[in-house]
Amino acid sequence: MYKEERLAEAAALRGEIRHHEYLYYVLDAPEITDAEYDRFMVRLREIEAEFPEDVPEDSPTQRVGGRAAPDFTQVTHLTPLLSLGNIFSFDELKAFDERVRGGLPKGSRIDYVMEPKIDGLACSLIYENGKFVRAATRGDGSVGENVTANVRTIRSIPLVLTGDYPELLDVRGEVYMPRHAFMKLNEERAGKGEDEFANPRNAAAGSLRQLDPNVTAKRSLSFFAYFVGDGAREKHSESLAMLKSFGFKVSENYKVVSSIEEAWDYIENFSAKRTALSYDTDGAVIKVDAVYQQRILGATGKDPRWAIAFKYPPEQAETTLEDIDWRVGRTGVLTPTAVLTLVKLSGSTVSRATLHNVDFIRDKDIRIGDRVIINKAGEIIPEVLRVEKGRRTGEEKEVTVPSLCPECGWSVTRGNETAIRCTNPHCPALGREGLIHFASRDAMDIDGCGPAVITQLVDAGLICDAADLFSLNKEDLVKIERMGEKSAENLLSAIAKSRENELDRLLFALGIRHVGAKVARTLAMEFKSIKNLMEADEERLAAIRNIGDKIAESVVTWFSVPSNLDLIERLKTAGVKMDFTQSVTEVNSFYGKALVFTGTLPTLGRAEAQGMALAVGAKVSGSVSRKTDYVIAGEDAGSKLTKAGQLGVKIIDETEFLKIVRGGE
Ligand code: 3BD
Repeated sequence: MYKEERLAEAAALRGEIRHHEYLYYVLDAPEITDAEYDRFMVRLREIEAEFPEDVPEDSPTQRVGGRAAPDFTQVTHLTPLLSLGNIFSFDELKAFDERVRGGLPKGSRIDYVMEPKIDGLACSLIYENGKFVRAATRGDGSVGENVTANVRTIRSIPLVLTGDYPELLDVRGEVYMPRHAFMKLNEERAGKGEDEFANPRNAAAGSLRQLDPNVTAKRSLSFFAYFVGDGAREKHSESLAMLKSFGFKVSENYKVVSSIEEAWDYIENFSAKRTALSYDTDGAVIKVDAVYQQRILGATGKDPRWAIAFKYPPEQAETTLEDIDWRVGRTGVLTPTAVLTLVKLSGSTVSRATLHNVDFIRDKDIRIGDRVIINKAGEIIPEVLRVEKGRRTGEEKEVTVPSLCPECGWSVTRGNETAIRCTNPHCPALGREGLIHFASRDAMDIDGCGPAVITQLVDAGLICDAADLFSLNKEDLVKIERMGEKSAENLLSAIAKSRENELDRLLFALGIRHVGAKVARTLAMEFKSIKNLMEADEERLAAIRNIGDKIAESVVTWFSVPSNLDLIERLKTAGVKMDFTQSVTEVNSFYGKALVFTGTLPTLGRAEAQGMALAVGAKVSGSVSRKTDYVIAGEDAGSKLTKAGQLGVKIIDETEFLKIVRGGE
């Protein structure tokens, strides 16, 4: 009897908690305080701890640590996820309307549903008998990755449906990270010396791909539903209402319109409204409302003829350039950054913008005091687009290139190249920036050892060069500001782990001029050990495919400097691996094939993707020709993609690339 009562109480608590989660996460209109909510959870957990065998999988306590760990295995979607064409102007919108009208009986009444285009990641969620059973990323539309365990942690996604749901439901929508969560996450990461995410979309992607759902759970992801894979109502707008009745979060900002002019009005109105939203949007989606009309119109390839995405141009803002800040980079080059009067741009406050180099400043005739237009296209640091020369007052000052290094005060040189360099071979900036590079993700990949931590370690006199990292100890580390015992332990184990890196990472990490990640990989695969590489002369090096005279000379020079040899010796003594033992599988379909990457891939960094390709014996090249076997295209791919199309070169996306590189084909 006691047990029955307790279980009944637990069931009631679950109902209560779900209701309040719905109010809080879906409607954004909580009715109780966080403390009250926590008390419900504590009581439920108590009962569940008493009767662990009676805890249902869909209990609100089971968001994290559900039964299955994330495995990212491939899942085939029940029905493929379509893609969406892009348009950028009113003319293109009119053309879309005309094509829709042309495909339907003359004089048909056509309503469109206008929706915000959320800048997140498309996912499919499967519910069986009202219970959440699986989530998968879009992937190539046919096959995605299983992200169930991580998606479970998203609290605006119901684990149990409400209302009159079907036996099987396939919901599509967008997983995204709200802007405030993104900013908070980046602040935390900067504090811990970790790489910051470039934008909320990347942060959401990274969070969905976490191996530990506990981490995902802390990332405040959310989800907007916008499509039903099967069992849609007669109208799309009705399907949206239906999704809402099942407990999903559906955009409040959608609207049914009955002409293309009204559609344009929506686009113009929403353009102003969207900056005030708490999440990023990059456009609006226009969909034919009547499903029977959608069926008549059908699709061309994967693009439905009944829907299209309108994309807004990247946001710009005007502000004043107050000053120029010169910083010394790893190679001793001075780079200018614009110091700006604070201005709002794409939902964040901007105070700096990149100016690249002296030539950039000269070409754009940028002066201190100028009104400048800046933009931000998916990057953290915005760029100065142009100067409003018409608004000059005559008070503006021409930019003077520093004649002394801002870091050490030595003179700077400017040869026949764009770059200005500090002449001090021992400039403190070199050591610090070199170390930042050494520990960075594409180099030795030491977690928790980003620019902030390195700077602190250098300033505290704990490290001078890369080899010093390996003799750090906990006592020293905890003296560093913001470094607790736990972070110190984590950092030490990350450093220890990096000893096992393959040679290509070490070679890239050393920061040899002209040796990028790709060249480092080629060298590592060719020579297998640092000893062999050090014995090679310029001729031998230049004979390697993709290695030119410039690289060959730079490598030989680097290994002739006594202090560099000393560094290698000390790294070796510290136990850092000095050879390449990864096996290159000759059976992979990419083996011996010529690959070209273009555009931004959704999840992989460029260096990472190239490294994977090289590891299976592919050749990676920078330009498309008839000899190219595959072009791997990401977002904003440009002329290379056009050329590939013209030459008939096979074009694939990241998902396809991953499938092949992992030996799936
Ligand atoms: C949004 C397709 C259709 C169901 C096909 C009409 C291409 C990403 O807010 N509706 C939305 C949004 C995306 C959509 C559809 N409605 N497709 C939609 C969408 N409100 N972002 N997308 N997608 C989703 C995609 N994703 C990655 C790679 C290629 N295509």
